[in-house]
Amino acid sequence: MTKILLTGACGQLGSELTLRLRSLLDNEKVIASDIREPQGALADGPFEYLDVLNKKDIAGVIKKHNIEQVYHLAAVLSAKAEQNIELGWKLNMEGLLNVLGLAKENSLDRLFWPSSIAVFGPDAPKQETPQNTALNPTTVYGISKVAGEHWCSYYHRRFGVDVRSLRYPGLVGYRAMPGGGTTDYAVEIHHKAISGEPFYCFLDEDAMLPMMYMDDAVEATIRLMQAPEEEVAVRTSYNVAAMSFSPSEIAAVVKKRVPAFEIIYRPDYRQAIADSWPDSIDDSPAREQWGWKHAYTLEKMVDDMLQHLPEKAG
Ligand code: AKB
Repeated sequence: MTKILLTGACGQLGSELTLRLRSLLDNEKVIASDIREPQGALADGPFEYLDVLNKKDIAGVIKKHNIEQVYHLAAVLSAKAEQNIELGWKLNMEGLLNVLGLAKENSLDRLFWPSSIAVFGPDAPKQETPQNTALNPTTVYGISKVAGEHWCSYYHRRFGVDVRSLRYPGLVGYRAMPGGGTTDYAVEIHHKAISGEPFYCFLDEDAMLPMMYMDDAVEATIRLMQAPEEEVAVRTSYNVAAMSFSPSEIAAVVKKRVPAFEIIYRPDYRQAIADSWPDSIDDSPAREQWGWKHAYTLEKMVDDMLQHLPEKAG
């Protein structure tokens, strides 16, 4: 049975994917790795301290566990990368190149790497942004994702590495806090609603962005990784979409469930990042080629978040 390594496993997406893969396979088959300490359920399976900038160490872990598939998730997100552009570029690019090189050298069966809606910039259509359009990002994170997509496609074409990728929208989930993203407000809003504190939103009330609930993101990732090779025609990265909303729209849904909830808008430098990204995404190639479909709407997502967060805190 396949043995899997996840880098960045303590992150927002990594922690969810690790737990889901462990529920699908045997716990021992899914090796989590990060430079951070694993917390909670994540600590109930094999774990390796791993810095993705250290290729030798990654090679050692691949050999030690006979790894066949890697989910390379370690990354610096958009807002943090704008504040430390060298780190954003170095970690996102060198980390990916290390893993692509090792996938080739070890003839790995499959590799997953996350891209983002950040590949798009002001030149792309704002509504229903298509799979193939101008990719002129204005952020370091976006530049690293465009370059990364082309490296993935190059390794696939030149060396036959079966690397697969999704352009995630903003991800919302309750298990782990995101860190350093522009879409993170959509997670924090639920935490503040539960704690009874006012929520100071760092984006404008009408900053429309594509978003996705974590269960859908995990489902999309696993579905893409399980798809037969011939169904995966896009070897840069697939657009995937579920919903789009603005801070005022999600705040209205939260307020219906938590009437005392209060939101105050204090847009900062992250508003310019949000302004450069699409309002909504056309993901028809993913739907047509490997059967992607989402399950969560805005209302269903807010209900699930507000139900699970207190359980988690308690
Ligand atoms: C971010 O906000 O940086 C990420 C993303 C959209 O890739 N959530």
